[in-house]
Amino acid sequence: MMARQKPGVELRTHVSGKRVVLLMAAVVSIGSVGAAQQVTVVQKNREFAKARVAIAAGDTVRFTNEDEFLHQIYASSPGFTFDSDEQAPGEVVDVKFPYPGEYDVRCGIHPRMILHVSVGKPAATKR
Ligand SMILES: [Cu+2]
Repeated sequence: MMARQKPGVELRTHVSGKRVVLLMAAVVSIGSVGAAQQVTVVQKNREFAKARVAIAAGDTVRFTNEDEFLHQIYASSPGFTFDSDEQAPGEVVDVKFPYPGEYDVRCGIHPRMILHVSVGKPAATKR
């Protein structure tokens, strides 16, 4: 396993049809949070299909691999880091973004792949 455990980060990979929960920490801790959303970002032709996505804290980005080779996504910023296992063709990686902020998701295999993730406040706490 290459995934490194960080508090508050939920990182799930689907490997050969078997769901492996690498880490699940209590994220819903303060008040009520609106229903979490999920957006899908396709990886194809050595790039993310979108350059950026905007989500709310607590939402999940599902990364699919529609290429015929591996990807390996990661992000590193103060307070939020994840590092997926190698992602084979057809596999799905779900990454939950618990905290508001601006994050760049990159692929460890294809350095030109960059997805900017803008994470806003949870809907229930917006003012
Ligand atoms: Cu890649």
